[in-house]
Amino acid sequence: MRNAPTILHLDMDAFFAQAEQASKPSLRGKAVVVGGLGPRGVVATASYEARVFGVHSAMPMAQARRRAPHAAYLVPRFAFYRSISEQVMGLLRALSPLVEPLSLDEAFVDLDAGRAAWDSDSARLAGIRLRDDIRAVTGLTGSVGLASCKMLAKIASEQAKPDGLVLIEPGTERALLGPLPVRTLPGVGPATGDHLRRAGITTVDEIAEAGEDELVRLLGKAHGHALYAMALARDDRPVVAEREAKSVSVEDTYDVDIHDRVRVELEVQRLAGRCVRRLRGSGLSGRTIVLKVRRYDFSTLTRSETLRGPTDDPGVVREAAARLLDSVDTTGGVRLLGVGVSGLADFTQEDLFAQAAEELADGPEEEHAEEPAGDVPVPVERQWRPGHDVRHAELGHGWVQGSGLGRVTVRFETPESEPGRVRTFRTDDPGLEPAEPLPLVSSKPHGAGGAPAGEPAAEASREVSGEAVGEAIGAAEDEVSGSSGRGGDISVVEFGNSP
Ligand code: TTP
Ligand code: MG
Ligand code: MG
Repeated sequence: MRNAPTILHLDMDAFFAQAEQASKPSLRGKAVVVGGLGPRGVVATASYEARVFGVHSAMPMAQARRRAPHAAYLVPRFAFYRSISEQVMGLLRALSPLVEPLSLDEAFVDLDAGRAAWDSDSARLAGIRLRDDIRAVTGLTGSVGLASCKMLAKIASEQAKPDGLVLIEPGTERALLGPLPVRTLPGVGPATGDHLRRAGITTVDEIAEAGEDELVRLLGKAHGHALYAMALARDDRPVVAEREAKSVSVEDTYDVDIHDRVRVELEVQRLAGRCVRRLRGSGLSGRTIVLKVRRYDFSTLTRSETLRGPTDDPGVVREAAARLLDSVDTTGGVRLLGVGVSGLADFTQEDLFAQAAEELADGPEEEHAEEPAGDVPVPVERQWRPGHDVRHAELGHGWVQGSGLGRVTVRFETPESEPGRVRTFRTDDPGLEPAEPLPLVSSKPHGAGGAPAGEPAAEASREVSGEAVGEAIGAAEDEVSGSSGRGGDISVVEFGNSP
């Protein structure tokens, strides 16, 4: 562990909700809940104003509505959030080549590697400047944690929330960590937390007191060992750039080539199941499913498919793997098969996406919005989704506040305007059409080092090529590659924000 707090962790505040508030002046300072609005919908996130009522991520939407009946309820606009995320990641990359994104709104940065900081003072200054730049470029607030290791940087940013900065001075780490609940540590999810609690261990200090042998007895060698080290604030995990390229994968080499196609299919299903168990074991989910096939002549093929959101669902991974296998000719025999998942994320959006798909039985999916609709006319009424932008021929830019019974209510405002007025139209009003989100900040202040909105870095790294991923898979049998294999921070996401 280094002796200066030069590892920075950034996490945007109430990200989706804040983006919506910035986009819609009438919602600023108000309770806003973003998530699936269908019958099985869950909350993606809630603004801090809504959290006061006990609404939080992953809560069923129906429960959120009971707790905060007057909040604004909006469906997520992933493409919009992604473009903001790219701006933020661009600012981080201006600080250091070592930027490790963990999700759309969160990343580690090694300030030392970028010579952006070398001691406490310079680190604090870099953090303050970064927050200012993020605000100037995106109009949003993010919280910054600074510490000598990843675990503590992440804890610090959590403590800084919302809209703050916390720096943990080297030397104070253990004192700070000691009284915190065990769930604070990377790798302690609900199950491990319960397990420890039954053994009478609830705080980090109690882990340290229990000792390494006891931890290993309770949790097994790898986990016990890792957790004990974390409890002593020993965390040497490096910040690793290009996290998206990492993968969890499993593969098997066969003594005798497999010729039977049905057997090949069964093996792929089995490997997919094993891969998901590893993925889940590390508390991860991923977006890109990769199949690797080495044929009798040692020619190796990889095929990959990128889902719309990360998954750790065995059914989803098995199906994707089976689809990928469909495109591979295995006549002649197969020597090796592998299944991997890459594009790792620290939470699963599958539920949300499943809901989106379900709800969008009645409208075009956001991501597909630009795709030509073909010859099939989509009933206009169905396109007015709460929160989405529209443009009216005379009244200008606004967003859908609600629709139903042949009517759509639109609030006319833009990120730069005063809170706007509401008007109701017939859903087939010819003057009304769907619109793209407007930029939250119209002109970028110079010198902020911000990447332009369209900066492709994040998107590019997401399009993991089959070859690259194939190599990652080939790296080792049953491997969780990258730092995630060591019970990484990414496996811990505290969904609740209980006050
Ligand atoms: P988080 O950073 O976990 O949460 P947040 O940014 O909303 O709030 P905080 O200030 O506590 O950081 O997640 C980032 C975004 O990811 C969040 O705005 C919505 C999305 N998300 C989900 O879709 N489902 C989830 O379960 C979680 C936790 C987040
Ligand atoms: Mg956040
Ligand atoms: Mg986050």
